[in-house]
Amino acid sequence: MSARSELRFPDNFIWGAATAAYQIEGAAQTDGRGPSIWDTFSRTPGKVFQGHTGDVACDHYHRYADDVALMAELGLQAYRFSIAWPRIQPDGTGPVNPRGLDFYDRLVDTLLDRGIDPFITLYHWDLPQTLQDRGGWTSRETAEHFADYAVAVHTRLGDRVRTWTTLNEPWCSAYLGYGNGVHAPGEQDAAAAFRAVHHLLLGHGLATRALRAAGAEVLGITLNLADVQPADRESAADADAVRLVDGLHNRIFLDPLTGAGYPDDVLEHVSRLVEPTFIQDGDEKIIAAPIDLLGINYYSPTYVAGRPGGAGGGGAYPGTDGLLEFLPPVGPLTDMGWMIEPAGLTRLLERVAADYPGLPMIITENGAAFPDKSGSEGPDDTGRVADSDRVAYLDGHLRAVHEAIARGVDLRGYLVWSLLDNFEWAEGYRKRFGIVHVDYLTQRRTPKESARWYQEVISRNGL
Ligand code: GBH
Repeated sequence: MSARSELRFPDNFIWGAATAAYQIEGAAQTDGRGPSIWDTFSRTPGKVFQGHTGDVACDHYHRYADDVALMAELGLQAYRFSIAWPRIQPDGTGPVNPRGLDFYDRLVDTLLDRGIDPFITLYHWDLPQTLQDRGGWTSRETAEHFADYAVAVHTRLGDRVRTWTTLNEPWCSAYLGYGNGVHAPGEQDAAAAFRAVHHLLLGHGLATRALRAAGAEVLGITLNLADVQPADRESAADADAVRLVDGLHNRIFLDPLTGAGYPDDVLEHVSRLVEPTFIQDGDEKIIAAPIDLLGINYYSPTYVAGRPGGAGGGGAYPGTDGLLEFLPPVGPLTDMGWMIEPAGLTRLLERVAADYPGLPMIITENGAAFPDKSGSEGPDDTGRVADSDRVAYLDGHLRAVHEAIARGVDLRGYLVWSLLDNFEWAEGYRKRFGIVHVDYLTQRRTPKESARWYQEVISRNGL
């Protein structure tokens, strides 16, 4: 490819990869780790594909040094990982477990030795089970405990870690965890889902405030924002449906986080399902604690149609059954059955930049599950793991990111989901998102073709 046809990214653009504790670490009972809601959920029959659990996962807890060496080989500049709260406080409160912190201490030092910037996510869904027994995120106390936990981690790692993210995708924690029950803890209760939304946001605000006071440099949150599109651009009913889904998915988080408080139309919808007495005076001010960076996870667009009085299901969005319907995905799909539409990422980034100006963004997750062509058993005879569909997905989405930057969006970097094949929540190990193949029998890692392609992208800072 000639230099002229290259698509170059800004000079300081950050290239990296992401993972999450429960999805890769394993060592579920090692060094004093307490049980989390995902340990419980994955042991509940019928919840996770074939009863898979995170007990062993990628055994990253013991193999982190090799994994960091692999990251360095690929040229990653940043690595986003999450801390398992139950390793730090086995019961979710009280004195810290030093052996749990030791692991992340070693991981951070190994990353820094290799020149890789550690991006910490404090909560990627593995709530200590003891806190769930006391109501989990439906309980206000959990938000307060979360802030204490955040400070405990910062006290140990804050001298070396610059970038701190409070929550990963509170939408999933609330709506999938407490609303439709597809994720842990598996509750199915609309009121609980909205209580959880609020207490997650409150926990974010309390933790952000405390971490700021403790001197944390870069603070943020990661949201799985939705690019919500109408089935028919001419339809007023579809426009209403878009507004409702956008409210329950995006604005319910972005507005309070950026100081505007909960949107009126969203509060009105929530109030039809539960009286929001859990929102107390002063909470919105706490939630609006200033952040430096908004993490965005994007996989697929959302197309919705208005069906007033219809029988259609509103999916994971509490209180929307009979009001709207999601269109079945069309076109090329990933192994998750998700539509592939890079333009949705450009639209989403431009929209956030327009409606919430002055907030630097980073893609904290983007990627795709595909079955490896050479078979999930591992590399073919030539040692290769062919995944041209993943290369095409990543290439398309990086072009979409580049386009958003060209249109003026302040986007600081891109972290691919995921470094490794891993425990894909309710799908267990059958869905593979990694740019590195993991053979779960031998724990052997093999960089896929997408990893080699990404290495090249990073080294050229462009496509
Ligand atoms: C992320 O969640 C997680 O942060 C990460 O841990 C996970 O492994 C990764 O993505 C891949 O799943 O249900 O058909 O309506 C993303 C979760 C994906 C939830 C898209 C909402 C909507 C598609 N989101 N999903 S559908």
